[in-house]
Amino acid sequence: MNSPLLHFQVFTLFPGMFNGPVSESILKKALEKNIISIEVINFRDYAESKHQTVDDTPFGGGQGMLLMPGPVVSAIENHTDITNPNEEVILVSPQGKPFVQADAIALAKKKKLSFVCGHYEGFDERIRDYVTAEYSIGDYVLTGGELPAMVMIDCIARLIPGVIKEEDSYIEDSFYDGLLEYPHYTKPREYRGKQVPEVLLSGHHENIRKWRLKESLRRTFLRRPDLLENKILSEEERRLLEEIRNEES
Ligand code: 4G3
Repeated sequence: MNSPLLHFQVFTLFPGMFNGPVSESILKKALEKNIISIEVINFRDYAESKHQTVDDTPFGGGQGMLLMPGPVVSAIENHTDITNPNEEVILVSPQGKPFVQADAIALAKKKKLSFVCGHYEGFDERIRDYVTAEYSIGDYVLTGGELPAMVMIDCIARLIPGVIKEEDSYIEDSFYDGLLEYPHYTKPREYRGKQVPEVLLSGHHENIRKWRLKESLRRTFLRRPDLLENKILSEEERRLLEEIRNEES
């Protein structure tokens, strides 16, 4: 049998949280096809005390509990090799670098990705030497790092060859080329008085391409102008954007 192209590891106090997402739909199929594999590791199994304690109150006082460094570092050290360039050990926290599509594309080239999920107020600072990166999925706080880890795993897994059908390939996705997607239509041609744009029914491939590019640019201009600031536009894109500016003003 073929070995997985990418092995995911998740370190967590709540291993059960991963049962749902990995047993449904596309991730499930990718696991069954052995394209990817996922291993969930419980910090509790690396607790040092008789009472299996893994968390405690912060020195200096303050709210909540912190994961103790011992169980976290033992779990990580037992399952990772941070000197291996084909591995990445990712701390999941709101203080991390914002995770974007370009990160997913880079991480999808690795052999083994580990996600370290904290709960409560997070981790003891002394675990930092045992991870290679720190990511946040957005500027909001959740009860734990498990949902962000699942988001990142899903985002990376669908980039692995064979996980999604070639024709639904990510090449054309929003964010692939830094633009939002153009509007899509399927049957019927008319729905509650709303018509499918004529050009899409024309069979004129060049006109369809141009319309889609323009509507992608329009969406991005109206909803996410920040994405256009850093994007290098082609001559055609600059012309279309100028038309859009006139039409929208
Ligand atoms: C570490 C990540 C973990 C420190 C984790 C809180 C949101 C995200 C946690 C901490 C998280 C995110 C657990 N919430 N935006 N909660 O990716 O303060």
